[in-house]
Amino acid sequence: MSGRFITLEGSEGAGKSTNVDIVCETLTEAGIDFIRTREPGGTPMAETLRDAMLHKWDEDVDGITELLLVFAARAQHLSHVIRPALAAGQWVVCDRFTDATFAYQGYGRELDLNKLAVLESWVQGQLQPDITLYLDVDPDIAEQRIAAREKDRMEVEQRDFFVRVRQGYLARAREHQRFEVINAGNPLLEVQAEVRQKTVQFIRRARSG
Ligand code: T5A
Repeated sequence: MSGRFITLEGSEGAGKSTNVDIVCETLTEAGIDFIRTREPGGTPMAETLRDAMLHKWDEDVDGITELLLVFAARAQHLSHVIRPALAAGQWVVCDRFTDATFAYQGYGRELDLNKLAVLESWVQGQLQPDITLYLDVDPDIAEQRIAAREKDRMEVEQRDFFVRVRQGYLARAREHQRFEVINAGNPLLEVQAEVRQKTVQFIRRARSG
């Protein structure tokens, strides 16, 4: 069986970290050889670009700078981690990928979606995730969940920004059949059960096809 590319997406407080664990547990139980990685990041250099992107600078960060940082990190991540793993037949579980760029930089920062699409095709060619588990949650619920933690430069954005980010994800979900939208406003155990079920179904489809 060839490698498969699984991504998880969602706004801050949607429960991504918690649910990436469930996807990985399910793959392990199924005996699948996989790697777990994240964006921005996934290589030493890309992690440094992540730090630069999330740092709270004393100067305004231009939206285009932010966009190019995430695509620079992605180019490095693709060539050093994601493409080699898939070529070796491993599955890749990635915490965020280009849908996050459309949601945060496209819808959140209101950058030109056509320019994002040009960068997407330049950096990743035809490569797309095989399945994207999108954890959808109301921004007010999400805000309550992360209220106590120290916030990075993105997390201190205002409610309007996260409303647009959610609209961006939902627009992507309508446009791409690979999306599975999960109601992450439900209790954690229910969300985890759905993530497990969607992962099991995907493994079955991969094994039969
Ligand atoms: N970014 C990223 C861009 O702008 N463009 C891009 O192209 C890319 C790739 C990355 C940042 O970079 C931006 C987006 C981000 O701002 P990150 O680390 O991926 O940062 O993002 P975070 O959202 O901060 O990541 P986390 O992994 O911390 O995610 P969550 O979703 O906040 O998850 P988690 O699991 O820590 O949950 C938060 C809290 O909620 C609880 C959990 O127990 C935890 O306490 N919780 C629930 N409580 C009740 N019911 C549930 N269903 C719950 N689910 C979780």
